[in-house]
Amino acid sequence: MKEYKVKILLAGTGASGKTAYLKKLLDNQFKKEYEMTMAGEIKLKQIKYDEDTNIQIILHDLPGEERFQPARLGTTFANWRK
Ligand SMILES: Nc1nc2c(ncn2[C@@H]2O[C@H](COP(=O)(O)OP(=O)(O)O)[C@@H](O)[C@H]2O)c(=O)[nH]1
Ligand SMILES: [Mg+2]
Repeated sequence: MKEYKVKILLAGTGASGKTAYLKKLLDNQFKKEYEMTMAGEIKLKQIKYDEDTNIQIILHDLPGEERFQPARLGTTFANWRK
């Protein structure tokens, strides 16, 4: 069994659609209301590519607001190589 791990970092200005993209990808849902991402979130998606290949996608959803940047830098980049 082959296991691949892919990390994707969603970065961009506030309200540019990062969290909406993630929700569509993971839950196939679209929410109209805007909820600001405050601290950054990590989500996982497992894909069974074929009989003997699994792909794990690790998605980092970052807050776009500049005033939350210390939090996002701390939580994301400190764990980036793990
Ligand atoms: N019409 C439309 N609205 C979108 C799209 N992507 C995001 N939005 C809306 O734009 C707002 C901000 O989206 P969000 O994903 O929370 O932005 P983030 O701050 O980058 O995470 C929300 O109200 C979403 O519903 C899109 O592709 N089309
Ligand atoms: Mg967001």
